[in-house]
Amino acid sequence: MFLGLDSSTQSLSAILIDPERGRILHECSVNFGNDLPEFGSPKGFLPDGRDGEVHANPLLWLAALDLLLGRLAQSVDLSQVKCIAGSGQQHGSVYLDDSFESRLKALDPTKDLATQIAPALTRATSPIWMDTSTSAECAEITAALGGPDEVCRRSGSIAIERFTGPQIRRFFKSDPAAYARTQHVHLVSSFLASILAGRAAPIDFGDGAGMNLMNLAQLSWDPDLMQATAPDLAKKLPSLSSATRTFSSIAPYFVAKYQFAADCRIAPFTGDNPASLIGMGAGTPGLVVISLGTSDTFFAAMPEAKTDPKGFGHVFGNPAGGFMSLICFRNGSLAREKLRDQYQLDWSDFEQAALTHTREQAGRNLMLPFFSPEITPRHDFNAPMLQGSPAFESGTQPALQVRALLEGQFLNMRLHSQWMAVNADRIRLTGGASTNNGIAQIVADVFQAPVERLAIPNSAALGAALIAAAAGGHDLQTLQQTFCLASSESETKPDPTLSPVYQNALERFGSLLARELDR
Ligand code: ADP
Ligand code: XUL
Repeated sequence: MFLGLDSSTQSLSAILIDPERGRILHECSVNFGNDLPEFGSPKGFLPDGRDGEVHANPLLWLAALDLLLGRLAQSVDLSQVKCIAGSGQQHGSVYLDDSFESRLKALDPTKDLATQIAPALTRATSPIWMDTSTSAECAEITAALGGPDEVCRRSGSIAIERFTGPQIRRFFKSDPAAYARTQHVHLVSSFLASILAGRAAPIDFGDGAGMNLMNLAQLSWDPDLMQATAPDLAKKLPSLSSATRTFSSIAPYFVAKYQFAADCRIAPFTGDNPASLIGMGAGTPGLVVISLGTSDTFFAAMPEAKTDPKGFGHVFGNPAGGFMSLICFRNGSLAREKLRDQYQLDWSDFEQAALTHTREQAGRNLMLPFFSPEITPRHDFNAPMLQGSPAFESGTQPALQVRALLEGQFLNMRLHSQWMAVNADRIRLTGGASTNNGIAQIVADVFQAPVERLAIPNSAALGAALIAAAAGGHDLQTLQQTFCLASSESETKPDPTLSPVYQNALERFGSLLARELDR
């Protein structure tokens, strides 16, 4: 058996596979808000951030790991697991002192992980991908490198607020003493892999590219980017590695506590999006994936590294080799939830609003669907903007709002993905909101492409399980062909008569957005 873990914004999930029989053996998940309410993070992050800061408690991720493995050990014989791989929400960082490695080596199975690791933290909370607080640091890094194009040429992205480098710089500037005490800066992914291995884990090329610190061409830390970010960073960053090469056996803590075999291997963890690329069977170019989790993302494997001239898109390492491109939208599920709660709706109302009156209402009313600061396009929105019929603008018909919100989200996605020049003639949809048939229909209509879904909506955990099997000697391409099949019944076809309607809506949406950004 091979185990894949995914530590995302709101939950930690596990998928166990048997690659020889092509079977998924077990799935389970811990929801941070519901299962661990004592951390005061109903959506996985701390709700009281200021000045654009969004942080999470890294001990929550450790408590979730103990809880999840305890549940798994009750249903599965974990001694059969040959290798574990995983993924984490991207960009988030964990800061630890020089006691981290000795604490890892001395983990006592009669105690929990969070209590034993807590004293090693030099920063109590971890900035995560939703954080927009580092504009000044992005400007400083950009200036030191001689402009945004140079940062992008080296790292695959211009300096980006949520990326780890600017976040490290903000920490160094705000608390230089704690930064000086920091011996290890980990990503969420490499932090969790370190815990499982009982020693410092490397960062993989997929997640490493989301830091504004890795040189894409050389797949190594870039000395000039490190110097522009914070002093002595080279000593604090882990090494870099491919995700499909194991680096350690599992720590004795997990053998004693959850009955893993002592020779169970650990592979470096990657980011949730690179793992999802594999879990969707899109590791080789040809398929576009839209992931609707807490964030909405649009990504695809790339034949060659190509960067976004406007600076919204990113290039990350592809765990199958080569690169992937990705665009991230911050107003994803949480924006849909805001509207749902504002009108006291449920998800079936969303389905209905999207599936009925399609022809009459399609593309008529426009919503800039941003309830809070957005990443693509980067702007401090604080409420959606409406343009359309009086009933729509006055908000008296919730179904019109829902339709316009969903259309607005995917028009914005279509507008900002044009630079990738990928052929979106088939789209695969994943993430929590992908089970909604109404949302799938709007995606198909706005992009004018058939939409497929796989049986497993958690593609990041599945991707991690496939990476674990690849690290254990199985062929990644064959694994994707076996596990990532879209059933033909799951296909949602676009309505071709709506093609000109959405072409027109795209142009009007683009003008409305440009006007708003200019104000
Ligand atoms: P993450 O991986 O970022 O933690 P998930 O992929 O698990 O997130 O997605 C969680 C989100 O899915 C929830 O915030 C919720 O808004 C959304 N969701 C779940 N079910 C539905 C549904 N039927 N329709 C629309 N959205 C849904
Ligand atoms: C990608 C991004 C998010 C996080 C959380 O750049 O910021 O998608 O990975 O899922």
